[in-house]
Amino acid sequence: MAEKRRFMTLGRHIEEGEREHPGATGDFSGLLSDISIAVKLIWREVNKAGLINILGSANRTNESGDEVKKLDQFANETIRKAMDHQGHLCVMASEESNGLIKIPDRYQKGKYVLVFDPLDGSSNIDANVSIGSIFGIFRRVTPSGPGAVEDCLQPGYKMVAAAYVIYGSSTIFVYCTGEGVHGFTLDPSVGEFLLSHKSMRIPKRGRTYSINEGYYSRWEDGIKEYLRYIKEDDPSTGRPYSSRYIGSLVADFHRNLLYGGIFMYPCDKLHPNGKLRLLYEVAPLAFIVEHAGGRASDGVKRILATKPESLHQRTPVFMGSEEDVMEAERFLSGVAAFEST
Ligand code: P6P
Repeated sequence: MAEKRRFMTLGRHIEEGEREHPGATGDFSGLLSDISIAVKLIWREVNKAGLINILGSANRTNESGDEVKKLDQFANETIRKAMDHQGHLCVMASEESNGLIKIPDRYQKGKYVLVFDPLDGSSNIDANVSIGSIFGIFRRVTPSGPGAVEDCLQPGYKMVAAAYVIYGSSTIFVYCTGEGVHGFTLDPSVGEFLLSHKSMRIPKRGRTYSINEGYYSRWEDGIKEYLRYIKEDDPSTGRPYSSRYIGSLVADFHRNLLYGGIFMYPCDKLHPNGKLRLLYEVAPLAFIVEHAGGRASDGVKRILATKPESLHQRTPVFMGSEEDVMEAERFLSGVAAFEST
C-alpha cells in the first residue's frame, strides 16, 4: 500500500526537528518560523510588484554599489522588522545594509546571528525573472549583550542553518539545519509552505553549466580551458554540456540543485575578487549544496572554510555537482589541461 502522503507544513517540520533535540529551547525553531513569515510577506509584494508602484529603482545604490530596487528595500525592511524583537538574535547583517543591523536596546538579545540577502537578483525584478532571498544562521561568538561584527564574520562551516527562497513560477523555501536539505512549496490558497522536496540530493554530475560568457575575454586561461573542454562534442562523456544562465543566483542555483550542473562566477579583470558576496550569498548556498552531496569552492579552497574579513567581501565561486566542480578545479590548477593534451 503506497504510504499515505503526509500533509507536512514547514512549521511542523521545524517543530519535529526540534523534538529530535531534547535540549532544544525552541529558540532556533522560533527563528526559522519567523524567517518563514517574513518571506511570505515578501512573496506577497513580489507577486504584485507589477501592479503597484514598487517596481523601478529606489534611486540609490547599496554597499556593493548595486542599484537598489524598491522591492529589495522593502524586503530588507520586512526581514529586519520581523526578526529584531523576538529575542532570538543578537545582531544581523544584510546585503542592503552598509553596517551591522543592531537589535534595538529595548529588545532581548538572543544567541543567534542572521546574515541575509533579502532579494537577490533584484536587477531582474522588472523583467519578471525569478529572484530569491538567501539566509545564513550562526551561533554568536561574543558572550552576551549586543552582537558585534565578529559574530557575523564566521566561516561558513560554523553555520547552524541556511535557507533560500525562490520566488518563481511557484515559491519554494529550501532549508537545511545540518540534517538534510528539504524544500517546501507555498500553497497560496492556505498561506502554508508544504513539503514538496524531501531530502534533496544533487546529482554527482550534471550536464549543464551556468556562467556569464560575456566576460570570456577577462577570464584566466584555466577557466577558458574548462569551458572549451565541456563544450567538446564527446557524447560518451555527456559532452557538450548545455549552457543555462538566468543571471539570478538563486534561480541558477536551484536548477543545478535539482538537476545537477555547475554554477560559476569566477574572478575576472572587472571583478578581481569575483562578484558574489561570501557571507550572505555564497556561504549559505555552499552549506546547502554540501549537505545535498555537492561541492562549493573558490576554485581552490572550500567556500565553507573561508573566514570573511568584512561583511560585504566578495569571492569567486564554483558550486554544484561534486564531480563537475572537482573537474573545474583541476583545470584551474592546470592539471586537467595537461592531462587532456
Ligand atoms: P552578471 C544579480 O545581480 C546577481 O547578484 C546574482 O543574482 C547573479 O548570479 C549575478 O549577479 C549575475 O551577475 O554579472 O552575470 O549580471
